Amino acid sequence: MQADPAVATAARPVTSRRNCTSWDVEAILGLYELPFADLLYRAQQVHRQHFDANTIQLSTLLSIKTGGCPEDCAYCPQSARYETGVEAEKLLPMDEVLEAARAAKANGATRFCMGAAWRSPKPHQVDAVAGMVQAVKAMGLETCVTLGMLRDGQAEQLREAGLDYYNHNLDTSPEFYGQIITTRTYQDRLDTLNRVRDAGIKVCCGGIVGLGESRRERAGLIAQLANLDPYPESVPINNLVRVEGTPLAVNEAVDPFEFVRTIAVARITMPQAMVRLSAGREQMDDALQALCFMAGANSMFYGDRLLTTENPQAEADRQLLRRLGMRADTGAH
Ligand code: SAM
Ligand code: DTB
Ligand code: SF4
Repeated sequence: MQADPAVATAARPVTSRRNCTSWDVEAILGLYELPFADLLYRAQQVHRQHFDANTIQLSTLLSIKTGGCPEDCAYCPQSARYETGVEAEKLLPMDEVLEAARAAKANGATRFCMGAAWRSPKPHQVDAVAGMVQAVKAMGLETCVTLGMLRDGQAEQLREAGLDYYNHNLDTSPEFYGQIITTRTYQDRLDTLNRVRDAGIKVCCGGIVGLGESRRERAGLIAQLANLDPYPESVPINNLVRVEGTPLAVNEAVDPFEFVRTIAVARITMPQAMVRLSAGREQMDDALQALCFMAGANSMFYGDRLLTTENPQAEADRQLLRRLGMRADTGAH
């Protein structure tokens, strides 16, 4: 068989280790630099080896504790340091959470993700969220929470409540990170991810494109994610939502093809992960979203809101999938 030139010219991973392959930043940059069509072809080959390329998993988000966050993440409308119009609220009561979860399930979501604007949850807050996890799980939904940094024993407590996934993003490369967040370190994030992994919870970890990072720094993020051992089961790739009042509101939008490339590179380096086309879809047209699916995205946030910003209407998403001959994962496997 003749060598595929796209494959031949792309740098290859360098070493092997437990269950996964180690990627260096140069190898990942090599993928980014492929001609667009060659990169997508390669991503599709990997995608189709592991997944039905026409099925999309749907996750619905709910902000269970909004705003007033002490952290300084420069992209985030929920940081108390920026005037974004997002008011600090208390933890939602259980009945409101369950109502939203019921609606998500009725709409066709298979995973319900609850987000809290905390630096790190206090013990009583973990108790309350554990109760929510248990009740949402009992409705037949997969559960995911994102609560900030976890301390000893908290991941285990959530696992016992039935938590399937914990979302904690690395956001960007270690080199660029300090320009975006100063109130917690990259190592703090890795420590939380280790606690989640050790507790037997599946890891949902990704990042954001459009923070002002270079392509090398984007590759640096993907290298960090792909080299987690094992790599995350779920990899959200967010396109920065530029919210007025945040320091990054003035950023230039990233070239849409660069965003698609990032999805493709995530797919190739993390072949069996669910790669989620995450924040930023409201600012994308249908053709761009279709390209993201062709690049190997097989999950998205579904429902009219993300945490504090808009997401496409659920009906528009159902129509988009229909027009593309794609279907939502029903979770029945
Ligand atoms: N406070 C917790 C934390 O930071 O881990 C959980 C919630 S936080 C809002 C979850 C993730 O949302 C962040 O790590 C970031 O990747 C993403 N995010 C926040 N604001 C965003 C924005 N404006 N555009 C894109 N993604 C954003
Ligand atoms: C993730 O990677 N993206 C989601 C989820 N994990 C928690 C959050 C996106 C937030 C976008 C801005 C907002 O709506 O506040
Ligand atoms: Fe707080 Fe999370 Fe927003 Fe950072 S991303 S300001 S930790 S809610």
